[in-house]
Amino acid sequence: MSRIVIVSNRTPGKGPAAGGLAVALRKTLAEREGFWFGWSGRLVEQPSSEARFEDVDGLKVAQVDLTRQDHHAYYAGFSNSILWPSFHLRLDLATLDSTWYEGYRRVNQQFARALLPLLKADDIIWVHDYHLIPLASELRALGARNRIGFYLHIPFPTADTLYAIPNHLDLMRDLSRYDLVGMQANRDVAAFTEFAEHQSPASISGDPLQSVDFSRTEVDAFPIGSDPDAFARLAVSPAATKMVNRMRRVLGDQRLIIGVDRLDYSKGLPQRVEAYEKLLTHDARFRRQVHFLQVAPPSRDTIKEYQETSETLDSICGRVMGRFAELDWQPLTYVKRAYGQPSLAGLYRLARVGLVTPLRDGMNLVAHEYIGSQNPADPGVLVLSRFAGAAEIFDAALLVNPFDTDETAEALRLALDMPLDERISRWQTLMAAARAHNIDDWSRSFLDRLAPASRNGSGTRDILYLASVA
Ligand code: ADQ
Repeated sequence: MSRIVIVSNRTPGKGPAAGGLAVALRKTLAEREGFWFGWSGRLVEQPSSEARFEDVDGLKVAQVDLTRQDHHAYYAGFSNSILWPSFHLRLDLATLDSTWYEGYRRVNQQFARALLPLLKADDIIWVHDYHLIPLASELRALGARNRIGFYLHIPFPTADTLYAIPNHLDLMRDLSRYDLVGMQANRDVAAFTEFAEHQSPASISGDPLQSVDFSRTEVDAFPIGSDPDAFARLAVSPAATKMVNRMRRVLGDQRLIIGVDRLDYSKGLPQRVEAYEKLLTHDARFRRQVHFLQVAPPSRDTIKEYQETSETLDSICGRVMGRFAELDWQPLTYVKRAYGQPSLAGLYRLARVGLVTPLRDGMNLVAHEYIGSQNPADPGVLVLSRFAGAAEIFDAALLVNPFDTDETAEALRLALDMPLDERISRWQTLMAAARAHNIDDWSRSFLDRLAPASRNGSGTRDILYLASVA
């Protein structure tokens, strides 16, 4: 059986894996031979040309070091100040610095040069996320003929936004160098297909010969998921129970509304607090009866737009506290820190409402985790943004437009008033969907599709490919 090589910006660290993705991919590598490749997390004077292998809790990991300058241009710059905002349709928050693209390309070249000598001819390579779009091109340019797949964890932008991204034609050509491109949701595949089928050479380059040829690239939706049954077990584990008891002492009889997100402008946090404020304004019976807990650990906090989101959130939470808090009642708790998965699972289970309202999101795993953690006999209600990829799977949630804070406030009211039988029937549908989209099946189905046996017309791809890079 071919080895699997997983490539991502960062390699997993020691200790319990933080996210479901790392756990699932570790499992894949435990079942198949292979290794994980990526940045070590170290910044050095001279970039490493060779990767160092390390054993990370039994996982084979190959790592390279980057220079501070390259890392800045590649990570905080092109990846997170251009690609992240524009793929989330926030061109207004993008910084179009033309110097970053070179650093982004250089790091992808460095990855390719360090990875190539480690490859066997039949290795299957699975590249993750927007930091590494050019990797297949760079590997192909060095002669790699392996099957290479790419998975985009974030949404794919609409065509007009894509045209506004500097170097978008290079990026699209880079995507065409993959054998398989996986997206989170059907809407992403539709946006990609719209570009691929209707790309207008005049608006791209003025030269019809330069339009991108996607005929050798398969594109499909592979919605990621979690392990909902593992969350069900975690939610009643001793560590979860300890957390729940702590929180219960604070809550008393109040019902809990929970939000859990990285502190990112795509997650719609200010709008969410505003919706909660409207609930308390318009429906006074909820005062002293509910409590909103928002857990939001800082993320990418060297980037100005992230600092501003954090300040905006501080100020809105302060406003709501100022308007509604009393000596013996606080409307909300806002915690800027990360918690372990058992603690989160316990809190999800305790919460009557899971408030998951990103303005745009590839999938949103918090929605999956919230569903998995519920008590089947007394489940909570998921209020979910229709602009999260998860909305394509979880139509039994209360779906909202997160920009419309009146609508979200009304969904909160419906969720808090929802009778038990409706909560149970909605949750059963949601749990069945979460199980049907579990993370193990996700990685298996992507790798099955990428496997050489699944290619159309055996052998012809490599020949075509060489013709196109010659
Ligand atoms: P993220 O944008 O990070 O992921 P999400 O899918 O919600 O968003 O995953 C966040 C993960 O971090 C969850 O597993 C959650 O439990 C964890 N987390 C969040 N807050 C935490 C806290 N305070 N403490 C501890 N853990 C916390 C990107 C894309 C998503 C896509 C995923 C996976 O932006 O759209 O769903 O990748 O593909």
